[in-house]
Amino acid sequence: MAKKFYVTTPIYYPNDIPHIGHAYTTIAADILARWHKIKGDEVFFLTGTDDHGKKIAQAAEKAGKTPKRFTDDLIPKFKNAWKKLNIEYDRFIRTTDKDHEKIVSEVLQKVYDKGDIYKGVYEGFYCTGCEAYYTEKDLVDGKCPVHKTKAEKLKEESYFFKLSKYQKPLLKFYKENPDFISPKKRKQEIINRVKEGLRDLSISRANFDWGIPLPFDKKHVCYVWFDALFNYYSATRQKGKEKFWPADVHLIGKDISWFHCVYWPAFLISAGIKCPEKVFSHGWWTFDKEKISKSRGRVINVDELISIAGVDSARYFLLRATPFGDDGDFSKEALIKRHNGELANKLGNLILRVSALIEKNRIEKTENKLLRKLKVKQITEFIDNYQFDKALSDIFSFIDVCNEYVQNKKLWETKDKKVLFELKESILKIADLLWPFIPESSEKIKKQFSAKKIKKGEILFKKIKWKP
Ligand code: ME8
Repeated sequence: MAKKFYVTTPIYYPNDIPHIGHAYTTIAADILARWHKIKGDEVFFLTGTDDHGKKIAQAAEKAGKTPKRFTDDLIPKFKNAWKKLNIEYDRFIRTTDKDHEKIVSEVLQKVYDKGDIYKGVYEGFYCTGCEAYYTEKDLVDGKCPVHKTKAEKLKEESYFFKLSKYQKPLLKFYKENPDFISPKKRKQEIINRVKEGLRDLSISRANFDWGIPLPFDKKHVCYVWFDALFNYYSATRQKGKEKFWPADVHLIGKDISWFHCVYWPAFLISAGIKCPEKVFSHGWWTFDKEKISKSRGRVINVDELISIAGVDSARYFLLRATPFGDDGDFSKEALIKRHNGELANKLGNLILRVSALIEKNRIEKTENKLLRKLKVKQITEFIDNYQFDKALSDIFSFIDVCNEYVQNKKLWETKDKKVLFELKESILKIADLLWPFIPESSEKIKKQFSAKKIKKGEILFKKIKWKP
């Protein structure tokens, strides 16, 4: 039976053009969306941008633009990047979208009426880079532990969300939903921190106005993370989309696990809204073994990523090189190595050899013994469990088997019609399984091998010379 499948990416800060880190989460979400489409599920894939908050307001000021104008100018860069990467999302949400602002306002009022929001004074630190509150003991030499920049000292009137009240409900929720925090290795760390106790959370700011006003006190704007997290929910309040809530999975980077695994379900429980099924935190990419940093020029943007070896090789590399929950190191050399060694030499070669043989010879339908060696069940399980690297490794092991088959059957001499049939069908199956990962090449292969007259086509993956 067809099911619904709702997958989201974080909504990115549109303060600069998207880079490899943003591309990673978005490609993974695209892979899952495509995978569920193959299964026949009804899919909703949401991505977008986090337009409000101090960080954007500051970046806009630096650029000499209003925040709205500044973000309006950057949004096309995100949309273009996703188009180039063949990302097929269903909606691109912005937190400045009217329907989203309305939902946030309604939820704030509801949580306020319930008594979970109260007025107080926030005294502590704030890192605009993280858009997060810190206590003195969280800081390292007065600096944000993530950005290593000086945290701003604040003392201001603020509204607070009674997060402390949700410690027990959260612990109960984690217990009843053991797969909510994924992968498993991230779970205990979060649970331990929640067990240590939760302080109430400041959810409004009064000293700048780039945000959604609190419906019960218009002098305050909503804290950017409260606003942002609700994007996932507000996108499903549109007509026809209601059935998609709760989300099946929020894909995020491990940097924002705390916001998604603690604040988010607490807000939802308070508002009486169902919690999502799963938050999957993937690892962090470094670039040539160094932390990705815009300020130090250690960053690779989407155009650069694509220019190395093409869109499909970039998509393939990011999901193949590292288990999805682990950290990974990106280098041009590593990408080119996989492009040459796996996509060109293995997949590309198989396609070229078999299509050349079929162009000149006949095929004859037979029982496909070769295809039995493809571990479809295992591959399906791997993808369903976010083990994309293992799924790809299995698919490529089967490609090896096919290449050996061509060799061992001495096809150049025998031109065995039945063996050619087995290979053709196997290639079509490989293309199906690879479609979520490398859609453009897979579609080319499918078109080529389902044609009435199969022809030796163009080279799919040209080998690239590596020059450091
Ligand atoms: O945090 N490796 O937005 P953001 C892997 N607006 N992934 C990376 C990465 C890296 N080096 N760098 C970034 C925000 N990412 C908030 C989210 S959601 C309600 C609000 C990815 O623009 C990763 O997915 O800082 C990370 O979580 C996201 O970019 C952060 O994007």
